[in-house]
Amino acid sequence: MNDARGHLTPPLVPEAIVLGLGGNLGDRLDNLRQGLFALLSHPEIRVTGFSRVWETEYVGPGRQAPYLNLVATATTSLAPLALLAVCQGIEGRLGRMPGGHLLPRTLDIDILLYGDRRASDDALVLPHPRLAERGFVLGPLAELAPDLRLPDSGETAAAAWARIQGAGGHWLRPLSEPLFAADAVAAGEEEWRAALAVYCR
Ligand code: PH2
Ligand code: MG
Ligand code: MG
Repeated sequence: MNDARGHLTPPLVPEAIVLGLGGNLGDRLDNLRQGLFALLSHPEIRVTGFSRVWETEYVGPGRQAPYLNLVATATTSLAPLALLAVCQGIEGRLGRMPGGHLLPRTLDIDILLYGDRRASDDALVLPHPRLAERGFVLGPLAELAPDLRLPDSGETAAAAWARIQGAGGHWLRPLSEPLFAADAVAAGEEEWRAALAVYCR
């Protein structure tokens, strides 16, 4: 389903997706909780897993405060652009100003992969163009889905993470504080949502 309008058409069966969440403004951990809770609560998104939270050095021009990042896997019956609109809606509810791509933000939710679909226009580029270069994506992704093959290179997430770790780039480390009570982590969507609901309204 890689036709030119591939980002407009909904999948025939729910499609596997990978999302990257991150923020460096306000209560960063709580913003991740609220964002994940919103995804877990969406009727057309099924969250299948998520990484630990990593604290990561800002990557980009100038200087900014460190981010907290995590990566989530899910399936969805939403078309890519509809999913993007949902992600942007969640960002907006968490106080993110529209635009400001390189400004500090409360929460950014990026579609990293949408099955094997490709799209490139102003609204959405799939796969995410810098996926294979960013430690703040590859560290969490390698622990969540080490065998996942990255598009184009075919490299696994684990191999890509090992490759960039050796390259002496930006610092990052798993956060010691958990997203929520650790005993819910091995559970499923219902339990995750219930555990996160304690923090979210
Ligand atoms: N996102 C950016 C720019 N820089 N740096 C880190 N560490 N984490 C991010 O999520 C991030 C970034 C643009 O979205
Ligand atoms: Mg981003
Ligand atoms: Mg974004």
